[in-house]
Amino acid sequence: MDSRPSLDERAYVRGGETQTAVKILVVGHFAVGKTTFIGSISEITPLSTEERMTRAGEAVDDLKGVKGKTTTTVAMDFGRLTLSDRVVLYLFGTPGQLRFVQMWEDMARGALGALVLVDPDRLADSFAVIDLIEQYGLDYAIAVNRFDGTPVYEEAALRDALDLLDDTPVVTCDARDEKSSADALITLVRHLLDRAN
Ligand SMILES: Nc1nc2c(ncn2[C@@H]2O[C@H](COP(=O)(O)OP(=O)(O)O)[C@@H](O)[C@H]2O)c(=O)[nH]1
Ligand SMILES: [Mg+2]
Repeated sequence: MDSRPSLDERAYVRGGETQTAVKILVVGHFAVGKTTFIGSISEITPLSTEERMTRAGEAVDDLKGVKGKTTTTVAMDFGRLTLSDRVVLYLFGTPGQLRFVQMWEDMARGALGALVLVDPDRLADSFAVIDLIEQYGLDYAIAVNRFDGTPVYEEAALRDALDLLDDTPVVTCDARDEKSSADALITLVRHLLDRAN
């Protein structure tokens, strides 16, 4: 399946200059840092549909090993980042909980690629998300979100565990840090441009 539009198809004119709007998904399992990532980087106030978690969600959202997390994203996060005069990224944070799987159909439409946030302490939780991304034929890069106290990981072991292709970029980021998050997105966009050429 390859329904990715070319860059030209989504070009639009604003302020007399041609800008290309690129839709990017920021995906990952529950509590991996998607809302934090988009919040740290977006130049517009991110639209977030964060809700306090209720007891009803306790059985569904696995809080094991997730400290201090009292809200969860019920639909999505949305943010914008201007990379250059010509390229503007529109970021869609997509919930990783499998109960949102129907939403992926809409989210994936028109997306050029995805940044997959990964917690190196909970690698297995990323399998389902990576499967979905591959199912929708989206190119992606892996951003390992560094949580305090997270063990240092070997890139080769991580690639092996996640069964990544050799050319899939792996970067480390701190989702709370604007520059670090921007660097991860730039790595993804470079990869997407390479794949497009
Ligand atoms: N120490 C640390 N905490 C983080 C980092 N990224 C996110 N968090 C925290 O981890 C929790 C889950 O992050 P959140 O962005 O809500 O995850 P989401 O469910 O993927 O949207 C929150 O309490 C964040 O403050 C990080 O890079 N380092
Ligand atoms: Mg969230």
